[in-house]
Amino acid sequence: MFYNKELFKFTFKEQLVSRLGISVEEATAEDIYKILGSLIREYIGREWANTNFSYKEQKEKQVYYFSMEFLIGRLLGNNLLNLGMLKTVREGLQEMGWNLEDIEEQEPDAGLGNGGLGRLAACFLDSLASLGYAGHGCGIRYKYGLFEQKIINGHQVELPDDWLQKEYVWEERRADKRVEVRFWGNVEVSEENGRTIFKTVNYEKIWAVPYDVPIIGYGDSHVNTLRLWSAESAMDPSRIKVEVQNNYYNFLNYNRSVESISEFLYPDDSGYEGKLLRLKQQYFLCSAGLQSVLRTFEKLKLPYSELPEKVAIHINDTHPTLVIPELMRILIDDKGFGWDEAWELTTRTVSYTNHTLLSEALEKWPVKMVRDLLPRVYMIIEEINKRFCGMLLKRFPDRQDLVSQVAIIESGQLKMAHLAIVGSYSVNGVAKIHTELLKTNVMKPFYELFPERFNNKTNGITHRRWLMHANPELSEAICEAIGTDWIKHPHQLLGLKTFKDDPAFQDKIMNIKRGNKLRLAAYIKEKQGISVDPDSIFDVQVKRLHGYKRQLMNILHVMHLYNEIKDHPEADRIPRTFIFGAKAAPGYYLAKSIIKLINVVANVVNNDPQVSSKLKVLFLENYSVSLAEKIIPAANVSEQISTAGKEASGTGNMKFMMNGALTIGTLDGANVEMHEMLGDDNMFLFGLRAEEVLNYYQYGGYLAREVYKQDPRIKRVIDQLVSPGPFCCHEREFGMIYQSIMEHNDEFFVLRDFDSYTRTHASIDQVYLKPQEWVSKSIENIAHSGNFSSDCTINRYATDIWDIRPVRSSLHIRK
Ligand code: 26Q
Repeated sequence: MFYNKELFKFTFKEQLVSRLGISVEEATAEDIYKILGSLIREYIGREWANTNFSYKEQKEKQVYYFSMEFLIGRLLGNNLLNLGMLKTVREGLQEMGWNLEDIEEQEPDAGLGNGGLGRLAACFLDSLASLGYAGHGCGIRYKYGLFEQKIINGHQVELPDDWLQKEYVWEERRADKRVEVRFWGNVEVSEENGRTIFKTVNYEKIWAVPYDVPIIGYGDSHVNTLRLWSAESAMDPSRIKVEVQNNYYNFLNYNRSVESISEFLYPDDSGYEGKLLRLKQQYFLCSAGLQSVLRTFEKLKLPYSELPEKVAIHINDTHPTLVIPELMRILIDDKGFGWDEAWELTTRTVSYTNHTLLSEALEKWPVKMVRDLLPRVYMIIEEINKRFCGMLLKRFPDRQDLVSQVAIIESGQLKMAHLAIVGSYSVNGVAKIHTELLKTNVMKPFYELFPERFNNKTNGITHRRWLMHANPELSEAICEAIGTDWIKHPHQLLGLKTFKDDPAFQDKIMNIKRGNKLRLAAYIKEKQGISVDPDSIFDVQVKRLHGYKRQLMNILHVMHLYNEIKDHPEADRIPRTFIFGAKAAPGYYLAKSIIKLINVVANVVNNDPQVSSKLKVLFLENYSVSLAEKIIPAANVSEQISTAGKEASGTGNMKFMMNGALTIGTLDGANVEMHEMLGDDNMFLFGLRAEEVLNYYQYGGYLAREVYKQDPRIKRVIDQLVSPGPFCCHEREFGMIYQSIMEHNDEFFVLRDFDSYTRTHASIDQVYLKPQEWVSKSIENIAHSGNFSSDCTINRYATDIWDIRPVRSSLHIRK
């Protein structure tokens, strides 16, 4: 159908008439998107069924990636790319008077994630399908994704992200595959034939209904499944009648409270306190997901003792840790296993990725909440804890200190990371430095107990979305230079190194970057009415707003540049455009105040005629996957400036590198590995190292006030936060930011790294003055970025953790 343009156009027009009763001339962009989406859905339907059939026939081991977040963004362009139909469809639409990019804009961003962790899950699904692995996603179909951000008067305002308002073309509701999830109740214990039986009574039951989204691999490969669960009321029809007659409003409230389980995605909040609804969401995912996994396994007609050979369950951070006690519960209560066998099967099935070193971000739940909501699951957690602590005391009889340090339940709290480590066979960090710090600091006692479980899997990003789709011109230029093998084998991008000093190739790369900058400039002009100079350095920091990511240091540096320009208006400068994009958690007031500061500085800088031709500042509203795809290809400089030891990996850093931006960064997360590949010449490093930061935390010795006193440039910008001047009208305006530095001693070492940061920025200017040198470094970055393709990452997970191999494609079987 889509194999040639004429056929495509014919089918397309026919569908417009038969489904919507309109001609191409009458159709709106939304009509075109819907018809195109449903055509693709229909087309891949058979491949989807074939993939599932061949998995079952061949009894392939299946991997299930359990995650509370899948930040997939838009699918239309990527699906066309992976199906090899991009050119046919683009040209066909063109001939019918439509531009594919405009049609893509019709699709809502599926924003079912906060940031890195959710986007990683989406990149992994793309790689799993493209490499032909039997790997699926299991998540929640939130009615509202991460909030939509509006900037009003410089402040962040949150609006609900009503992404399902219009029909979502990619999902398939599978009511026939719904499962029951149970909350609350009491556990009755009895003896039957010498066995203790646990029965939960008086529970509340609800339905989990799956919505399946096809995950289409690149080329002749597979269609895997992302299964997203939605909560629905499970009241019996007879009871509904009674309830409605008794009290209609109570009935409505009941329905609403059930549906609230999959209503919205919780924002990642540093000051988060355990909320019942979030715990319900986590158990809802685990219980529904597991039932569906085990149902598929049972179709193989194998004994449960083979579960670990046929199923791998991976948990994305601790959020789905309840799969561990829930699997134990099913094996013991429903399948009749004894504790030891159930424990062996569970711990050979589940593996866990840790994504954070921040101790305040480690999940803890009040015991009472878990015990009330999930009484039987809690009994099992207690038993796991009892046996684990018992084993420890036997091994180390006089180490009560160790036991309370690593216990799963301690001081009335359930520690999810401890449960995840004890209950799984593999624990991985997401970058070398992160894994090392896990082993030597945060999880040290666990590493000493279970050294064989710990391993590193450095994150990656899909080059299909972040290079081929987001930057088609660059992709094309790469193909012209080194052929197309890199698409299947991204490390072959290394072949570009031979071209880094080739003037013709350099020219091409520079022109492509300029084109991308012009496109972004046009977007900015349209959205904000501000003109930016496409010849200025586009210096970009886009990521969640968080203290440790240090957007504050970036904007203080901008304030310092402003002061310099005002002091020396005559001095020559290379024009810079600083671009920010960031959402702050709604309750994170300091972060929100930093957003306001960026907007205030932008307003001053952009409207000062003495300054605005040399310096511009933009805050782009509502940073999201689709906005990232516009911004990243246009960047010259990538800001990866977290306090060393705080950013587990970062993945934005990799996206910028792949698009030829040069990084200014600390030796943190995956920056460390970028530096190993690129060397000092192709990256701008600055600031404290992780050991130095740790030393300060441990032994003290850092006084932000001293730095403030000694460096007049720093004193000036810090004072400008709270005293009348260009950026501030009253003392209170940025008082919270001022206090975080001056009263709370600058937890993230902003002032400590400021001088080093400023000097490094100055050296960026010097390199930018020599375009050949700059572009050669840029090519070097692109050449090494193949190492960060999530294809490489997924291959490592597949061999080292999941023990799976690519499956022969269903297409190949049929051929
Ligand atoms: C927890 C409890 C309640 C509500 C929300 C949360 C929550 C939600 C999301 C906690 C954390 C997150 C997300 C964390 C995250 O994105 N971490 C990032 O993961 C990336 C992928 O590994 C890394 O590259 C980043 O370094 C890391 O910050």
